[in-house]
Amino acid sequence: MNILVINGPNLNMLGIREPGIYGSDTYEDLCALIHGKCEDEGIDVEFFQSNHEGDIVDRIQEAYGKSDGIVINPGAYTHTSVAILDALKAVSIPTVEVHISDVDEREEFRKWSYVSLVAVQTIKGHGFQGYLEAVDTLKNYSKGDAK
Ligand code: CA2
Repeated sequence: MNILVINGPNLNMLGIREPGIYGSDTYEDLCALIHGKCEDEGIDVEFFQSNHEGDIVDRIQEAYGKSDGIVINPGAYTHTSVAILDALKAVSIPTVEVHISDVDEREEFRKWSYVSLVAVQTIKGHGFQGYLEAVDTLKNYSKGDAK
């Protein structure tokens, strides 16, 4: 199994600012955590982070026919991007949406997610652990289990 982990704008700043919301661990720590989990599970994993909507769309398209699952934290594009939603629909790869913070407990505008319309699951407010849960979801999904 091959999983692609996509992180959107500003998530490269993890651990540098706003530790009260996103924790004090860095983006590199996050990738190492997910990598370790995937190694244990015998899953190949690739990482992609971008601050640019079109680059995220391009990377999703590149995954077509190659990745068995996508874990995505689209960052602020969660709440705005029809383009990312359409790309995920186009490639039809099982996708789990992750948010480090509990977006339902923050500003009103964070409650809406375009990606939720296509995601097999949305995980919110579990910190970095949410990404590991997403890997488990995709693993079970590929075995034909329910969410
Ligand atoms: O909770 C999440 O994971 C979010 O997807 C994070 C996005 C935010 O726009 C979403 O509403 C919820 C923002 C990521 C910004 O990351 C930062 C990390 C460190 C310092 C500043 C921003």
